[in-house]
Amino acid sequence: MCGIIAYIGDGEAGKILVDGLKRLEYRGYDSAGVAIDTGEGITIKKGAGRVDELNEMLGFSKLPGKRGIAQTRWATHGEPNDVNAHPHTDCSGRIALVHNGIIENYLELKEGLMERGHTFKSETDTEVIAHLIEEELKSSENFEEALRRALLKLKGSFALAIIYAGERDRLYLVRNESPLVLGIGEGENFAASDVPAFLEYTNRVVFLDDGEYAVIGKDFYEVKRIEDGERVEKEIQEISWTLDMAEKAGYPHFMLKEIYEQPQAIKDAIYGNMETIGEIARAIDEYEKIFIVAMGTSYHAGLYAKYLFQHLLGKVVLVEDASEFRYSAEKVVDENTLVIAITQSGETADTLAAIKLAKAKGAKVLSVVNVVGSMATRLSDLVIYTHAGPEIGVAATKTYTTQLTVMALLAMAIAELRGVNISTLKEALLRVPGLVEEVLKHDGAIRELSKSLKEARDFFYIGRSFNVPTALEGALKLKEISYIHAEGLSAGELKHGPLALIEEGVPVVAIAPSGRLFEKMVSNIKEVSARKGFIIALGDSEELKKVSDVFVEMPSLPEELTPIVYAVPLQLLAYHLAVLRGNDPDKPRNLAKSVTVE
Ligand code: HGA
Repeated sequence: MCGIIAYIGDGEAGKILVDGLKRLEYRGYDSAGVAIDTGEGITIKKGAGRVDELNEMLGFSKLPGKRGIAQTRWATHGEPNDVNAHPHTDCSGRIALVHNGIIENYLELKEGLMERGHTFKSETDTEVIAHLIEEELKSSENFEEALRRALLKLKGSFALAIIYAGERDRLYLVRNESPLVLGIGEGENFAASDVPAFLEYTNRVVFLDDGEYAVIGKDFYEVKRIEDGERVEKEIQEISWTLDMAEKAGYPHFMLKEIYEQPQAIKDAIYGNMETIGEIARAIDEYEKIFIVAMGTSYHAGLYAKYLFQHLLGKVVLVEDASEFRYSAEKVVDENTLVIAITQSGETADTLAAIKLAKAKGAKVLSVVNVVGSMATRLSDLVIYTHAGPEIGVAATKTYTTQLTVMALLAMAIAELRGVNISTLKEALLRVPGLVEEVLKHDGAIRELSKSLKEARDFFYIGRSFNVPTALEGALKLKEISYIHAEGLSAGELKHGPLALIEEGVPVVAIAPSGRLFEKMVSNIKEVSARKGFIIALGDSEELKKVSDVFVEMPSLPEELTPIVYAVPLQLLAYHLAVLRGNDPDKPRNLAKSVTVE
């Protein structure tokens, strides 16, 4: 997704913006650009490609100036090329802006503006905003009024950073359904799509809400409502994440670093919620109609929660892609419904839309989110934070296992309220961080195993019950970063079709911990072996070892909690296969970390 960074102060804007752009790279992008006030008007440099290459070629960081805006673009309207890269300007070149989001009515606006004589350079929806402000400026008293009037005409999602040649002491920032946060420094101020972009300079932040804009100068900031221009009082929050936490800390990739951070992240997820989870459990226990909405990896965490809620609590839970729920749930959601929204970033466009629908229908919304202060948390009645810390690798790892952890914690807290004895599970959950530590010791063996599998064309992942989501997540990880086709499925489903694809040597990863369905898994494994499939089995029993080609020994723990620990070797397998195949696991092609557009 696009990443925005803006700066005003005494520092060298070019250098600060380029550093910020680099820290935003993890969001996924195809082009980048900067607009800097050089004292001789606004200079724009932009192009398709990576930030480092563009900086080298175009000299972003060498531009003199104390205020500027910059963006990494992930195209939605108009192909990724130099012209469509942001910033975009009006006809005069005095207004430049960068944008994250989609302007839904841009075609209509563009036609009107062209009739009034505006000439467009790009195919983007974004450029329309610059011309619209230019047009409004003709009949407004000042730039701010023109901006507000233009914003009122926009439909869609837009986080914007805007620089105007006519006002040299300020920048404008706007937030509506796309993320933007202010960084408050000493004699300098920042704005960005995400905190790590300016964390090197300040950890004091102001989160903008939808429908708000801000005016920032080197020594001031003001937040106002788009609707009426009224001032909004905002608290400064201090972020405890250090920059170090957001950097690789010696690992070759963020993804590997984040895989290794899981013991700590899971501990934080448990202890960071221990005190408050009972209260949340009480607030939602009465609900019998429960939807879990999420996308991608978060969806798999939702599926795990469904198995747990059904097994431990006898609650019926429906899990849906938020992108489907938002267009299909209108008639089934009411004030007796609980909607649990799971989103790492708290900014996933489809999940936010699902939350908004749920709220409009009077449902209670509980969000499970990693990013503090993100939009989902502000729209919801209740929030559980996963406390995973910043995740830079596009493929979710620690944010997944912490999602599983908090969902287990929640189900257990509800069970406890009902007087169910969960002491064994509770004790086991506290052991999980240590068990993950143990499993990480398989890293070397998994890397070796990957060497023999790197030419595979297809992979299958099978599991049952709590580990159907584990199978789905294992397959998703592999697809995302190694680009090998993979399918995750319930083991029982094999015979209903996918078994036809098993032939000699096709890798089948079987997630088979001891438990109620272990024997059933062994039967499924034998069905695969009979077709000469190559069985990689994860489990804790001798019997499993005998029926597998490769056995990954896992620690014993109650089957309800196995998904948290069993996810880890699957992440390592995907990681090593990606690296062996020459891919960058941190930046998979075509994908973005937080999907802030529909
Ligand atoms: N619509 C704009 C911005 C795209 C975006 O926000 N992507 O995440 C464009 O296509 O340039």
